Amino acid sequence: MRPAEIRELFPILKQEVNGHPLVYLDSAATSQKPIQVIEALKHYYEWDNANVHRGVHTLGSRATDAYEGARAKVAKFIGASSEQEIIFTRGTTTAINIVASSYARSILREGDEIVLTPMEHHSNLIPWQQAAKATGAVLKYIPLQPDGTILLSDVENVITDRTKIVSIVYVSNVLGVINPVKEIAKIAHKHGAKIMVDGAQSTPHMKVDVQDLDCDFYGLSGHKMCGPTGIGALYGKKALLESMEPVEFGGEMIDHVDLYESTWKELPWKFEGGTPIIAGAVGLGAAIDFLQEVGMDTIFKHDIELTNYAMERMTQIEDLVVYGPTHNRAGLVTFNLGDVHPHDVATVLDAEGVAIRAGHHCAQPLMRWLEVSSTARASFYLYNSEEDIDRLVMALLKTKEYFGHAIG
Ligand code: 7TS
Repeated sequence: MRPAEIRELFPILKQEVNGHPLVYLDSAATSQKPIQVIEALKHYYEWDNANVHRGVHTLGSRATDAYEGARAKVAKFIGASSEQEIIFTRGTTTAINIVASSYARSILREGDEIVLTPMEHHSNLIPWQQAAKATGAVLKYIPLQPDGTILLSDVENVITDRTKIVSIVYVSNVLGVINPVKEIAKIAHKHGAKIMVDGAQSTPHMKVDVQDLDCDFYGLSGHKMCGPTGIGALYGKKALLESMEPVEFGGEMIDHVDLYESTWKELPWKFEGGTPIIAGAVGLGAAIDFLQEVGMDTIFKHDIELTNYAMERMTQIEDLVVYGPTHNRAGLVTFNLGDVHPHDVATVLDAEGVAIRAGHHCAQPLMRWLEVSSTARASFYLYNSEEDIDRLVMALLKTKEYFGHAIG
């Protein structure tokens, strides 16, 4: 893969920031968008824009075809067995909320267990806290090893016959850990529990096959995989989705409406009340085409190579602490530099044109587990190169020089 050629396809990356060519290392927060996606959005609004599923006019059918065509692309991209199993959502957060408010609340009884890990993003934590409060279910956590990974023996111990739902992140947005979700799904199913996978960070970087994983639900965010903001998807096994009540009621999701009673459309539309995120879906479809053209295996390999290179170079910086495992990690490095506040690190880096994220990364319980209040994080994607890592390292050395008194 040639990151320099790929980078050319991302107009935003051609600019200078604070007098330096931009090095964007915050793709775990949101990825940049290739020209193909920008053009698809432009084309949609310039030629096809209309509401879907209602108009008999030409633009209406073009918009409907584009929207439903995007659904077919998402289904194929993650290996769903049918388009009916793909619900368009705003992103992973909404996907998890649908499962936690519809499926979970209808099946959970007092004393039932929801199993999570302490590495979850708030989006895969708070919806379950709320579901537990509403039903009397209890939350249980698979413990983390010192390097942030989990052991299958612990998964075996924590999941019991009282467990009804296991919800776990595939790739951690802080530790970079890749969790063995296929094995965890097996254990969950052995106990009759369902498993939801938070795919916000895995879908952009690796080949995902929901049928191979045998997960019951899977959530993804378009904006982290070269698509626009405001669009994502919930995958669910058809029988489960069919058994669930919608969470939003209104236009588009109904079949027959009476003054006192109404019925719902079939899947997937019963979960898509109101005018859907049509342009967003079209943009996501274009992003999927783009990612597939590059190849998910190529992207994964590239991200891992960059991470290994970054780990090698960054761990040579005295007083720099990297969090998470040393191997089998995805394309990001979370770190602290001595006692320098991560926001100060990010500010100095920004002055050098290097964009990273600093903060708690929406994982406050994990920050407490790491015994820090916040960290800095550099995250990589297909447009990043070794030169970007070199620029990061140079900027970190400059930060160290600048804050010399706070280090060591
Ligand atoms: N789950 C994980 C693992 C995430 O990393 C994120 C977003 C979400 C869920 C929520 O996704 P959304 O698209 O619904 O917001 N993570 C981050 C991040 O690490 N920095 O900014 C957003």
